[in-house]
Formats: sequence, structure tokens, C-alpha cells
Amino acid sequence: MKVLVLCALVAAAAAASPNWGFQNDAPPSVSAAQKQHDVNYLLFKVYEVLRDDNLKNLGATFDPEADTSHYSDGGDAVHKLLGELKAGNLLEQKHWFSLFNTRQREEALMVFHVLEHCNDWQTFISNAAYFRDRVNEGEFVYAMYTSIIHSPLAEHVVLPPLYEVTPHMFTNGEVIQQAYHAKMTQTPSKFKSEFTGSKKNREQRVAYFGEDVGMNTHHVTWHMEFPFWWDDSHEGHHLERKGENFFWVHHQLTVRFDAERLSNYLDVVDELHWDKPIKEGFAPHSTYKYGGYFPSRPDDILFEDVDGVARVRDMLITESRIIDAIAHGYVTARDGSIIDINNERGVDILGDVIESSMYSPNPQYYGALHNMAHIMLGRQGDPHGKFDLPPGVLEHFETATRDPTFFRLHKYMDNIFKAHKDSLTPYTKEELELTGVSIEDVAIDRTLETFFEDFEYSLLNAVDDTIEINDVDIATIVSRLNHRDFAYNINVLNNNDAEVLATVRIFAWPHRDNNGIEFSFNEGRWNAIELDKFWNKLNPGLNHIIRLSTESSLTVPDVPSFQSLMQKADEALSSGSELDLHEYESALGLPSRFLLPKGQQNGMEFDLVVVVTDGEADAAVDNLHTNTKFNHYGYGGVYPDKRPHGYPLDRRVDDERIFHSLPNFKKTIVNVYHRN
Ligand SMILES: [Cu+2]
Repeated sequence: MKVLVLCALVAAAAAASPNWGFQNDAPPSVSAAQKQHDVNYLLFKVYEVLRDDNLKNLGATFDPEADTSHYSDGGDAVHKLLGELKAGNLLEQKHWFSLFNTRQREEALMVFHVLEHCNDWQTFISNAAYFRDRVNEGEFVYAMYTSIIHSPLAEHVVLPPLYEVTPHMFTNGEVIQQAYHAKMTQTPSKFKSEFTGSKKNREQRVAYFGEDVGMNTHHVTWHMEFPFWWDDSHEGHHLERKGENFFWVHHQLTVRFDAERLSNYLDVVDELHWDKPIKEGFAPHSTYKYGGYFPSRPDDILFEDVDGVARVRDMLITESRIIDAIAHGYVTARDGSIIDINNERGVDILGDVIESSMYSPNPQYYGALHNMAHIMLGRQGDPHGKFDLPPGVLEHFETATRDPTFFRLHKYMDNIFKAHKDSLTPYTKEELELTGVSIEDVAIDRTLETFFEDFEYSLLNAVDDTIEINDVDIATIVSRLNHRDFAYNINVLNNNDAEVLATVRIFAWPHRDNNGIEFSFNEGRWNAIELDKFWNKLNPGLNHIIRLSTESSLTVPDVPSFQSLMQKADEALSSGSELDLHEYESALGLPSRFLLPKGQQNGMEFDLVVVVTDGEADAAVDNLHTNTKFNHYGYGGVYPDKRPHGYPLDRRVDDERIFHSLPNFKKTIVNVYHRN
């Protein structure tokens, strides 16, 4: 605390005299408030001139190559980027940007690498301000977000909600047009955003899931935290369990989507087939800031080869090579050596292979099933480029889940992962037991209830203006899923004489399919939604554990609005007080509102499962029981739980009596009610 206050004072002094050079001594430490202020203004109205005098001045006068001692790579990244800039090789401004476009990604990463190699904050923001004025805005935003996530310099900076930084990627064209009108006529306005499509489309019943701005933020943030382009040899460190995380984050989105479908009387989603009709069409209604409308795709079209990307046959070949690897129990590396995947680590390697990321041991042979599939699907509206359409929604992580085929695609890949998981030997009773520990009972303290609520966010950054034109409040209101807070009451008996560190794992799965048929244990456990995971010290005797839904280690609260982040940072700066935004530092988790699936008006049954496992054996880090911060994907370093994601429900269960005979396992049925 003291240190932080001190830093704030030093930085306040620095802010008062912003012209300190950094030629001589080490730069002064910069307060969290100052950093937040800088980031806010670098991302505010990103298509227009900087609205902060200091940053604006830096953008105009900073010379990135003047003193390369401020870079950890000796200036290599900045020389490279400036070389491309001076040669006129970079993508123009006011043009769409897609991470799946190889050249555009390279350019965004050139900016990322400059920021990543800055040794101090002043160099970081100077470069950010300089390149903000000169590179494509989409590339700049991507580089800013990823470098803030990964740079130790920006450790406590809260990322402004992306849906307020680039609103075009999160809402529809109708609302954007209204926003422009409001701006032109200087009329403060709020518009209701409707979900895409009409009620004639059954898929619209679950559009609230795929189009939720918080869920989209979760998805895009995950892909920034664990980028497929991450290269350890360049970035300098390894992202632990990235391939397995790739599997798990998408598996959870898939099973959650299915639970939402069942809540809305729809069958669970079917998988995508390369050689059968795509079935669901999609008209996104959303528009690029620059580049026109996102392309549409009619129902029931067959996949076509996409010029310059891939043939449908290539996709089938890639798929069969991966399925062969699973059947063999090994993948073949580039040098011909064999990597065993018939084990707990296998899913991590398989994730690297399927995505594929730079971690794939053999992308030449196994291709890039997931990334190619996103592009293939995204281009089916204009596979031969005849109409010169911009990329489809599937070619951006912000927009991908809007298209129902996103979930078909991920169900398809999820089934490939399932084939691998099913090839592993089921856990035995001995492996799962926790000596002397039994769950006496599990209850929820109140009725589980979901509802829709209105959520408002600003469209100020969607519209154009100049410094001379006043801002008027322009916002949109979206309907979004939420639930009443609840708590788990878990009684655990510890018959040992000593304290036991326990991992408490909570899951739920829909009890029945859309025909009312009960899922078997083995089907249900694969569909399990992870609700929480935490560590607890069990005293000898009976332990009454109360765990609040708001404490879930999987979810994150809503980030404050962009406007309030700006206000908070500026207030803290002018008063010299500490900026306290720690709970919002990660947007990686699922929004806490999404913890429970919608359920049904008369109640929808879920199997609620609690498992207590050996905390000492599970722990990858010390002091687990004090760990309350969001860390579900290993945010900030090591993933605290050594077990595979989904443990112990991750492997097939041939004999469910093993689970029912475990004293440290409890299954009960709960109902989730939806209130209108
Ligand atoms: Cu994804």
C-alpha cells in the first residue's frame, strides 16, 4: 500500500512536469493512475487525433530511433517497423483489419514487438502515440491490447471495454446509423440493440448468447492472452498449457451454448461437416467502421474452395491426419520423431496441433484446422472474391460467435478432442479417492433464478467528429442474461486427525436432452459446465463451506465503462490518490452474469456435481487456499491446478458406480428457473 501511494506521489510530480527527458537517469516510476490515463487516451476515439496534449505532442515529436537504449532488443523491432513505414509498405489507415489476414497480422505484430521491447513506460507511450498516428487503427488497437496484456510495464492497467473502443464489432449497422444521426444532429440518444435476425429463425432464440458483448469480450480476450502467433523464441517465455486451454475455453463455450439451446427448446448443436450443407445461413447486419457490411451466407449451401486459402479437400485431409494421430496415440514432429499423446499431456499437444499455434510440432503436416476453418467459413459468402467483400464475422474473434456456425465448427473440433479423451483409460476409484474425506451434503441457499436485464454502453467511439464538435451522449441498450446471486452450502467431513488441503470442484450439466430423455452419466459429464473451483483447508471434523456465486474463480465482473475508467484515472491523478481497479485487471474470464444457463420458466433440471480432491497433490503453486484472484487460465503465470481441465470428469466413465461410491463426490439435481 505504502509503496503504491509513494509511486502515486512521484508520478503526480512527474505529471506536473511532463517534459523530463530520459537521456540521463532511469525514468521515475509511473503511477497506476498515470498509466491508466495514458492507455485510456491512446484508445479513446482511436480513428481521430489524440485528445491528450502530452500524447499528442509525443505523437508529433517523438523519434522512435533516437535512443535505442530504451529497448530490450536494441531497437531491432522499431527499425524494422519504421523501415516498412517509410517504404510505404504498411496497410493504410481507415481500412478494416483482420488478424487472420497474414500480412495484416504481421504488421500488427510489428507494432506489438516495438511496444513489447520498451524498457520503460515513457518509451512505451511515446511509441504508442507515434504509431497510433501512422499505422492502421485496427492493427494499433490489437497491438495495444496484446501488449498491455503481456507487458510487465502495464501490469495493473485495466483494458477499456472493447465494445466501447470499437463498437462496430459488437453491435449492428442499424444502431450505428442511428448513432451517426444523433451525432450529426447533436441530439443525446439511446437506442435499443436488437439481436440479429427475426423470430422466424429458431437460432435467434439463443442469439443473446453469441451476441453478448461480455461473452465476446471474454472470447477475444482469451485469444489475446493465448495468441496462436505467440512464439516463445521471440516473446521470451512460454504460455503454459496453451493448447489445453484452447480446448477447454472452446469446450466450455460449446457446452454452455448447448445448455442455452436446451433452455430454449432447441436440440443441442450439430457438428459441421465439410462435405455436407452448412445448414445455417447468417446475415450479420453488422458493419465495419471502414469496409462496408459484413458478408452474409444463405442457408444450406455446400462448402466451396476458397481462392488463395484452401480447398475443401485440404480440410478433409488435415482432419484425417489429426484423427489418425489420435488413433495412433502419437503425433509426428517435423523431424520425424514421435510425440506420445496417449497421456494427460496429450490434449495440450493436440490443442496446439488443431488450432494450430506456433507450438504445433508439425504444422506442415497437420495444418491449421481451426484457423483455416474460421477463414473458410468466413469466406463462403464470396469464396472466389468476385464481389470484393471484406472478411466474414468468423474472421474476427470479436464477432465470430454471432454466427451460429461458430458453434457447429467448435462442436466439430470438440468431438475430435473427445475422441482423444475417450482413448485414455478411465480414472480408477483409487485415483479419485481422498482418504478420510467425505461430502455429507450439498445444497443451494435459494432458488436458482435467471432473468434478462438492460445494459447500456456508449457508442461515442463509433461516430466521427472533430475537436470543434461537442460530444453528445450516444448509447445503446442491450438485453442480457443475468441471475440472482446464490451460495453453495457444502458440508464436508474430514475424518483425518490433521488438516487437509482440498480442491473443491463444482460442475453442472443439463439433466435431459430436448426430447426429455435423461443423459447418461458419461454423456452428462462431457457436457459439464464448470461453475467454480477453489481451495479450502478442511479442519478435522465437520466443515461447513459456504461459497458465494460471486466468488467463482471462473468469472469476472463487468469492467467499468470507458467513461468511468477515464474519470477514475483522472480523479486519482489530480488528487494523488491510489487508483483501485484491481478486480477488473483481467477480462479473461466468463462474465459473472453468465455463470448460470438461462433455464426454463417452470424450472430446468441440472445435475449439480461437487468433487473434493487432494489439494496438496493438485497444487502447482503455494498458498492455494488464499488465492481468490481470477486465474482460471493461468492468468499471470502458472496455472494453479495441476490436473487437466475438467478433472475428474474429463475422461470417459465406463462404470459410473465408481463415482457414486466415492465419498468425496456428490451429485444432486437442481432446477434453474427463468423469470420474465
Ligand atoms: Cu475462439
